[in-house]
Amino acid sequence: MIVRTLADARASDRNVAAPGWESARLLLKDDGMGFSFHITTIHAGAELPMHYKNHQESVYCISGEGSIEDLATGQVHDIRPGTMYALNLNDRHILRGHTEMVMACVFNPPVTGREVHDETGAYPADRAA
Ligand code: 9YT
Repeated sequence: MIVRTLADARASDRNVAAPGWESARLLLKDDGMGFSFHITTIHAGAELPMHYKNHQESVYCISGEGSIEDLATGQVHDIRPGTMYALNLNDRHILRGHTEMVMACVFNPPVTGREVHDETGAYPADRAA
């Protein structure tokens, strides 16, 4: 059994920060679950173009308000506590934080913990997977 706290993850190298967001990775690839599980904070005013070409991701909003724009259709969906979105088509999108947002995120395949977004907004494929 694995038991961890968000506070401990935030104080460890499981916490990763980049412009507009930071994320505590509670579960990573080496935990062997087949997915990774993150609590991500999106900063107020952040505008984050992303395209997870190599991962599927689902995101549940715990707190805060924002929006997600589907760049394939131009459709903008409000995000508020209780909203979930799933990038089942590896959807290219822009996430906007109108306030600070706290989100629970699951990635399949799991991230390893070392990823940063590349110039296309993707994380690289895990070659060892
Ligand atoms: C909400 C969102 O896009 N989360 C992405 C995960 C986060 N950037 C991370 O932990 O890498």
